[in-house]
Amino acid sequence: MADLNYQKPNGFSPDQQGVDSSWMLHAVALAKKGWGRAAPNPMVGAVLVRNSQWISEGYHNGVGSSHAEKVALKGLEGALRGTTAYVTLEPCSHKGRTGPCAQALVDAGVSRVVIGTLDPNPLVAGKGIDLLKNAGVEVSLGVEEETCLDLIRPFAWRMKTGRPWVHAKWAMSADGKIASISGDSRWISGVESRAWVHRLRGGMDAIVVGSGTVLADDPMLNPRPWGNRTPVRILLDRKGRTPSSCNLAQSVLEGQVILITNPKAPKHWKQGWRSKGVEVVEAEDGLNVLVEIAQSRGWTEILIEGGGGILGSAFAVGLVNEVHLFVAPKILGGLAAPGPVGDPGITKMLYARMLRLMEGQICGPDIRLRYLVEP
Ligand code: AOF
Ligand code: ZN
Repeated sequence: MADLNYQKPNGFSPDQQGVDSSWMLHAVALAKKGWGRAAPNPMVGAVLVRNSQWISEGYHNGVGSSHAEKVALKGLEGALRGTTAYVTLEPCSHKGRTGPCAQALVDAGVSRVVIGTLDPNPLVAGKGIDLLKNAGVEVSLGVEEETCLDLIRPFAWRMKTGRPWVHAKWAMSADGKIASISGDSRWISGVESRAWVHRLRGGMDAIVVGSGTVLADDPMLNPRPWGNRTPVRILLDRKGRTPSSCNLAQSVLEGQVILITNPKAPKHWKQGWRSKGVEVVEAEDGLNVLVEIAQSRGWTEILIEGGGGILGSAFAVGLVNEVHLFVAPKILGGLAAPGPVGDPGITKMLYARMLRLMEGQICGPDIRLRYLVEP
């Protein structure tokens, strides 16, 4: 099994680590071009470098298309002695759909492979590194590891748990309100923040909201402009409150809509939704069936956009992995004005769900914060 520490290359110079880091960060930028396309595979980037010169590069663009290394190697096979390959993810060792990348790097004559992080896929998980080392290729593992891990978090989570990675998103005023006391919520955040959310939507397998959000905002929930992926739009409505005249039910031709409801909800109401072409799923536990649907359809990433009821339940059952928060420079006031998360049953500070801040960015007049939810 490969060890996780950064291994200094032969002839290590103090500058080498910095050089490795900068090429790796370039590979990370390449990997991100696969955002919304690579899943359910991970985003991966690769760069080939010889004598400090860029030779070629590649990234993974989705299931069935070449892996990043293969894209970079194309046409250069056999001509790469003395070349270093920078790869954000351990090159694969399994046959898969496209043949092992680790072997392709060896066959191409690459001398050194610098790797961001191990592949959590049990088919690979260290075997790619072993293959390279056994063939006499020098391997350095763990360069810009946190950044490379961040690229594959949803994939790694699905590999480890079999469950989808769940994002939650909300926008609130500086005093923590998602609407005024009269329920007005358009708009809290500015255009830049809303554009950012649309890009996020364009990489999701599904977008989920509760009935309160549809009744208040009547959203379409599609990415505008369209992204690399068309998310399935899901409404959770236990009691049958949302009319089938809403925008979601009226727009099935633009993308699939699923209604998850309780078996006890009125029959004629469910029929109204079915008649619009919406898939209606009946279950006692809506969030649980949401996860089952994601698993059976091979989804990796889901975005819950609210409202407070669903987010409260999702935090209560530990479903949320990542939070995208937009804070607008506004005070709405009103002790009865709603906040973003309903009651997850936390009675003491000791039991607060802990978040880890990953990014903070000024986004037009707002601040965008990205957190991981601590397990
Ligand atoms: C790499 N480079 O660019 C990617 C890798 O079904 P396949 O054959 O496409 O294999 C998918 C698996 O390969 C995926 O689960 C992950 O373990 C690895 N992804 N590996 O060497 C790449 N995308
Ligand atoms: Zn591969």
